[in-house]
Amino acid sequence: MSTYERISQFVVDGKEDDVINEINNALKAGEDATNIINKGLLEGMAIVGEKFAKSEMFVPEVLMASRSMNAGMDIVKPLISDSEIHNLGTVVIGTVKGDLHDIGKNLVVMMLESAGFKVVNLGVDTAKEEFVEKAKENNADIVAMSAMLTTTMAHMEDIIKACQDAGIEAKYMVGGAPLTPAYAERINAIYSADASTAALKAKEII
Ligand code: B12
Repeated sequence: MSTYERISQFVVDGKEDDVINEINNALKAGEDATNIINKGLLEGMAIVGEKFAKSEMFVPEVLMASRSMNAGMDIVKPLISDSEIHNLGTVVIGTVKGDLHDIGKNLVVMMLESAGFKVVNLGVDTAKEEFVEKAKENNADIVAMSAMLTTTMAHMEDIIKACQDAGIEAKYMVGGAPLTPAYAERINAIYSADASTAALKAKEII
């Protein structure tokens, strides 16, 4: 097993301390931080996503895996932003009001950051006024919204309208399990089904 495979497996198993140790050893051995993220941490979370979809993993395990991934990210992220990240543009992102799901959104944040975007993460349960304020303050190129509940996804349309009314010239991206490409098209937003595609599309529209 390579060091990347071990990191990935420790993420899947939710072994935070092992993730941290393995990454520290890998860095000492001269491994590249970007590879640690892509081939180790994100690969692990991709496996978690597949297992979750097949009901081979459940919420508590997904949460432990994502905590382990975040612990690993905390070590390697500063190494990347210092060296090879160039700013492609600014994305303001949040989970919409009434919605507390953030595992998927945080993956999108990570993929956008590793693709070279500056990301302003508004967290969960974010009111439209906050989207407007932060998009203005940060001169956002993209405003991105996540919703995981059919009851909260309707806020996306209001947020886009509020931003447009405030004169914000940005592109809008949406995602989350209940969304469809047709819904996104109707509210004039760009849809991505997963975090990797989100980063690719963000690059395309910039
Ligand atoms: C984990 C989870 C929770 C956790 C959330 C923890 C957290 N910190 O996020 C907890 C336990 C808190 C929770 C609570 C609830 N949940 Co919940 N939850 C889930 C679950 C099991 C997994 C979601 C997840 O993290 N998936 C893994 C990630 C990686 O995938 P993802 O979120 O889809 O994200 C990917 C894409 O969607 C996309 N994406 C996501 N966001 C964005 C944004 C942009 C801009 C882009 C481009 C792409 C993108 O990229 C991501 C990565 O590839 C889902 C089931 C499911 N099948 O989705 C239910 C689910 C979403 N929950 C559901 C419900 C009903 C609830 C509760 C109401 C339950 C209750 N009765 O209390 C509460 C609501 C709380 C609230 N107000 O938000 C329902 C929603 C039904 C619906 N259609 O409305 C689901 C579908 C379960 C079900 N089958 O009933 N939940």
